[in-house]
Amino acid sequence: MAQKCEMKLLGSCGSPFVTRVKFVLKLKSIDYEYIKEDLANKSELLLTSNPGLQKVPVLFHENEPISESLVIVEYLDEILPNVHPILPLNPLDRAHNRCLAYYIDTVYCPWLKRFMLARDSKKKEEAKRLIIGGSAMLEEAFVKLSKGGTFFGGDEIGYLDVVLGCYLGWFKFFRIIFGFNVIDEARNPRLVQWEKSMWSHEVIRSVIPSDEIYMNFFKMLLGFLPPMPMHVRARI
Ligand SMILES: N[C@@H](CCC(=O)N[C@@H](CS)C(=O)NCC(=O)O)C(=O)O
Repeated sequence: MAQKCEMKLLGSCGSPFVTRVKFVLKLKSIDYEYIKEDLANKSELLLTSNPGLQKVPVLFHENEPISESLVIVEYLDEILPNVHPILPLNPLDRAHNRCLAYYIDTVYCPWLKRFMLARDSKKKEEAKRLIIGGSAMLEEAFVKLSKGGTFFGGDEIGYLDVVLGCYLGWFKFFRIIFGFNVIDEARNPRLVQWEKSMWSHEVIRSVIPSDEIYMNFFKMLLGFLPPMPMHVRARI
């Protein structure tokens, strides 16, 4: 049954950080109103609710704004700890989860962006090499943190599942557009299983934006950049 909370989410299509928050709202069965933000023409609501960073997502709980996706995820977990708990209970496990989430957002994710926007093949190969190394490290972390379970959170979707899972649509997009497996059967067999389990989870599948949304987002990025190589253009 949906939880009765006064929640609004300010977001934009294709943003992994917004997707992450949507995962948790849905896993916890929280009703909310979605407000679409135009990042090319930022609204008064965004500028006043998140004046320092001016980024989505912003969650409003009883009209109080909260920004930064990881902060929002933890906040939701704190106010509704008994409905689909997200963070592990053990403090050491929590610390490991938070540390890896920090790595994913500040190191690994920027490599994905670097790969996507790299124009010459040398820069692309360099970004690819970094991503492959990062995915190998995430595979090791998965083996350790999942404790034999299907997800990073064990038998249930947990913190790192929503943190990394919000990039699943982008991983798929990379396969289609660039022919590049960010996580790969030969190199990352456990993460490939994890990816399949995530896609077959009803909540996760229902929240990940469509291929079309990723394509439009990518085209918007391209609009600001010099032309892409022909073999990539042909797939767009
Ligand atoms: N660390 C932030 C990142 C949020 C973020 O980068 N949001 C992007 C959309 S994907 C944004 O609002 N960008 C607008 C801008 O940079 O001006 C979080 O986790 O919430």
